[in-house]
Amino acid sequence: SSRKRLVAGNWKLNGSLDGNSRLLQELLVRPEMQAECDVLVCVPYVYLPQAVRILKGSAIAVGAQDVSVHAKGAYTGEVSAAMLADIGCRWVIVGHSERRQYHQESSAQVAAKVLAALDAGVTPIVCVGEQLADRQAGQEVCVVQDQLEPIKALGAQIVSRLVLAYEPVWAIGTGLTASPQQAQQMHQQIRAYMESDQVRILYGGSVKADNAAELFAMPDIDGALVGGASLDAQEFLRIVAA
Ligand code: G2H
Repeated sequence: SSRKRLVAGNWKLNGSLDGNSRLLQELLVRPEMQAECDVLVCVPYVYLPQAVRILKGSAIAVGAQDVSVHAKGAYTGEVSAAMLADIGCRWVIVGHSERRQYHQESSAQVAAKVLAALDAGVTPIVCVGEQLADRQAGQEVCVVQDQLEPIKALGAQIVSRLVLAYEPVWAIGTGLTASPQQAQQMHQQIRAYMESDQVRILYGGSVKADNAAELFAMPDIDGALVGGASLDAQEFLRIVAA
């Protein structure tokens, strides 16, 4: 397809100045980073300036893990999309299942964050995915479509500017991965529902160097959102190479 591949690391709540510096330097020395693939690392807010500085001029971009729906004002603890853009951060994960689960983020809020990000020139990576019980009940497609509905309602023009990530909650950090066939099936459903050939759909959930290639071989899987395995430079590089 004409869709450019994308591999995004999601460091979650991990890192330190020293550790980040070592990890990022290790990523920088590898030639596969020049590949025909977007590569980015999504780091905790406080380390964004560090990552931007170290990765400046490289093929690796920097993303945040969340963003406020608000542009400015009395919202203690929030960070706006304009602030992200201001420091050179052009990507942001929104609606990760951990935000939905531990911070009660609704799909309507996620859609508002998508707009806030795009308004500021920051590309959102919108996460969706069902829980194990949903899949056991055969409800996984409905659940994912419900999560996507407010995003789709933003219109085709908006949809063409964002990235989606399918992350089955039962596969996150558990070592269980959706089979390439299970993931492909859902990606195909998502693409059909969103009515977009262009939108990139990443797979996330225990992606590792050992399972990346078979996932990336699927026609509707355009890359990966990588959690745990992105904390190890060599492992992350092997996923990018795949
Ligand atoms: C899913 C994924 C990255 P992991 O949360 O967003 O994490 O690869 O550790 O399952």
